[in-house]
Amino acid sequence: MKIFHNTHHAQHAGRQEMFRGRLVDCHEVPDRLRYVLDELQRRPVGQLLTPDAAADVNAAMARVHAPDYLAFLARAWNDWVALDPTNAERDALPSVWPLASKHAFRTDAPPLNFAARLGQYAFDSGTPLTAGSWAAAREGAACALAAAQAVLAGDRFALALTRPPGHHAGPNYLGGYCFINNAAVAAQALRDGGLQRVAVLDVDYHHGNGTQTIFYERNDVFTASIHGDPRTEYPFFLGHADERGAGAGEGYNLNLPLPRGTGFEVWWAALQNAMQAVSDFAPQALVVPLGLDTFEGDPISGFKLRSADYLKLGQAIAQLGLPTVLTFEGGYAVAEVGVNTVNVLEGLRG
Ligand code: Q9C
Ligand code: ZN
Repeated sequence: MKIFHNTHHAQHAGRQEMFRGRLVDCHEVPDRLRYVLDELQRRPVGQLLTPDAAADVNAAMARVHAPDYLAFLARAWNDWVALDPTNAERDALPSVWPLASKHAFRTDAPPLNFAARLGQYAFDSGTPLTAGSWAAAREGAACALAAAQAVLAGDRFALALTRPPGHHAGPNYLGGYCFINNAAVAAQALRDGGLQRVAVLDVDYHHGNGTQTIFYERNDVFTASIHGDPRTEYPFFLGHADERGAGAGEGYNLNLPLPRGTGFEVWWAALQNAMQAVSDFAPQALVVPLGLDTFEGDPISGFKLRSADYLKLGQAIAQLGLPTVLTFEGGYAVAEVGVNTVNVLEGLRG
């Protein structure tokens, strides 16, 4: 399989994040990807490639993200440093105003102040903007686009091996360590490449809120997610079982929340349900946002999968018999994320 890896990923290196009410060292670190690349040296299950520089990644991103959001991201670091030259030495953490009431929060009069605008385009303060965030996120989208193009050209599997991750990023907001929704870029590129129906099967520990929202009113992209119950788990405000899509998209979103502490057997049963729903949709291709934070050793998550279980996950994905793009998402047990990722890839071979 082709593995498109992001050679710019380390330019996104956040220092601290807001986590459960306090500042802690970032969990989403460059070493995550290095461990996967190291394991791929030991077990070369794919062909390491970089995306074609000529591909139009800006157009691909604009198919799933709002133009003002992309324009904001492209110049956000410059604006941050312009605010105060000493900002060049520190990351920008979004200050957010998560007010749902319409008399508490105006959306028709966006502020000019940079810190306020970063808050406008963010839903949490756990996602630092750094000097290289945009370069890294944009190249990640190029990896997702290249993986989709490989599948369109006839490859059975392709992986976008990139960070920062993507599945929490929505049409016009960042959050959950994500800026550009790589899985959504891939799914839309598959649609634009002529496939009528595309399914997304999100196996990250956290609900894929960004992907769900991007496709919520559409019946051409079916979205399914297996994740920690949002009553206790991030992203908290989305991911419940009764979110089934809206308008033309009603019935085209499936959420399977599971309690913190869930082990492989119960998780596996949910995976079978999600796979049945994917098959019933009869898609022509599949996108798998691949989070490895379902691992028992993950420092911020609560499922109990073991390393060997990821081989079975890969085998299950292969059994769907669909051309498949995978995007690298969460997984914060850094020393094990390489083995667990490559176990999935090995499982894909049957
Ligand atoms: N203040 C992914 O796995 N942590 N993202 C809590 C809230 C956020 C996980 C921070 C966890 C995000 C791609
Ligand atoms: Zn996650």
